[in-house]
Amino acid sequence: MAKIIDDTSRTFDEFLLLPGLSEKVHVPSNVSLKTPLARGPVGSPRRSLNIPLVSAAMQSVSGSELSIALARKGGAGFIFCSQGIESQVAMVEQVKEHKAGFVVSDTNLKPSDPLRQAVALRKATGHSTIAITHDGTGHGTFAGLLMSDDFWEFKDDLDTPIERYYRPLSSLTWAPAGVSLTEATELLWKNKIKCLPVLEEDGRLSSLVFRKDYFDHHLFPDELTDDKKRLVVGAAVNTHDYRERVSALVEAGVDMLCFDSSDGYSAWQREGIEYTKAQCGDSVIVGGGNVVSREGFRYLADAGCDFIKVGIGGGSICITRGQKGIGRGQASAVFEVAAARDEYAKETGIYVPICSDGGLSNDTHIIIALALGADFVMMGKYFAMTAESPTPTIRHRGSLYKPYWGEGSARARNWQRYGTGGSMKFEEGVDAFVPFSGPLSDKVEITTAKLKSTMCNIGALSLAEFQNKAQLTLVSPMTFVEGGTSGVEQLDRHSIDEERA
Ligand code: MZP
Repeated sequence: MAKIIDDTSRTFDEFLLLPGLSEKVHVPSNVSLKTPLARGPVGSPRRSLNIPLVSAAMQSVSGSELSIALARKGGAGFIFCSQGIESQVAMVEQVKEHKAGFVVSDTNLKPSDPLRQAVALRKATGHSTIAITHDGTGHGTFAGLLMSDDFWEFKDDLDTPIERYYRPLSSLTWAPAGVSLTEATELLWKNKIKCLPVLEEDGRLSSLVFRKDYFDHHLFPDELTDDKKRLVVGAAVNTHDYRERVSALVEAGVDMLCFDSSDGYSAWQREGIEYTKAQCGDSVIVGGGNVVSREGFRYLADAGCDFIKVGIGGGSICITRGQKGIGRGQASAVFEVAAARDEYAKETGIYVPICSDGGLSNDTHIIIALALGADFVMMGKYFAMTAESPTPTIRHRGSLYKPYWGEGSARARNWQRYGTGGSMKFEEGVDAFVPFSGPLSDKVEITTAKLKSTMCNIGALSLAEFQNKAQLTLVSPMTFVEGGTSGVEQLDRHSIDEERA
């Protein structure tokens, strides 16, 4: 007979934190957001993140550009596995080859392409400088640059080939591959230019150096790098082809692998983790999930998982709970698994970090997830909305959006996430749009500023202290209403008639 457990599935919105004593030392500039990423003896994790945010392994979220942007802020991206091994490896390589300041050009055209294509490409990538190469690729033989002021979109004939407009190599300052960032910056400064092409000996484009990146550099004090100063990146693997995928990703230099499954409490996942740990030892971090119970955590911790993801059915694009009647309120799942992690640490002396995955719709949810015990959080929608996610920005009725779809949706189902591949009989995710929210860096800064401010209210300078000191209360629906504004109108200031009563 089925058992009904004595529990109500709770969500993040049902909790509020109570303030603790803030001493004078509790100011945001003293707060550290460093958090354990991989198992290790209690108090000394094998690896850490500098901020507790990672991006979901999804087609519409974690490409190389987003993973670079997130690692520069101190978190990490997980490149999706619902693609061929070769293309996933290429994305990992792009992150590992990224040298701060040296950008592999992703906005490229051929000299014979019409201006119209330049307009479309700028809109799709959000980048105004286009590299012109003979084959239209980022490493083709370099012909020149098409900059934002080289043509007028609404005046020039958009059917004209770009070769009539771009600045040819002979008119540009460039540098040979191997140039140091300091030397490249000197060239940008002395010649007062916005972009410096870096070329291989045979004339192929190696990378571009932008003036803007030099100005931005001081904005990335938390950059997450490996021991060779390359950015850290993760990649998802599935339980079907991990034998081939793992070795290719490891060879490409991946730092973390994570088994990607909506239900990780399974013998297939255990086998995959044991295989991967046996192949890689401690050189690569191996995560697993997702689980929502003590038993699920224990099973994967015993299998050797370095971190464990928590959450079933809470994702913004996820319809698993409605389709299959399985899952758990995300707050309850995180709280219970965090308790299991702490028990495991007490018993074995080994701390296995947990990641709250999915269903974090705003900064408050992130804060509550961390207070309830998550070591870090994985998000899809949050990052899909940013300029760096791999999808184009589209305009609809005057507002900007980005496409965002679930890995269990028909759109992504060509890959075998659920073991049934293209013959999948029902969907577990939807294909949707999310509002465009601008650059990842700005968004992450707001989130981390709010998190640090809350930690100061609790009287905590580290995430471990935050979790130890956090006291939460369950809220009634009316408490939630009380927390919003009341009796005031937030009018659109531009449409207000200046006349005063
Ligand atoms: P969210 O941050 O958009 O709320 O949720 C992202 C998470 O939802 C992913 O990390 C993954 O665990 C989960 N996901 C991805 N695709 C699906 C689906 O199609 C899904 N059902 O549930």
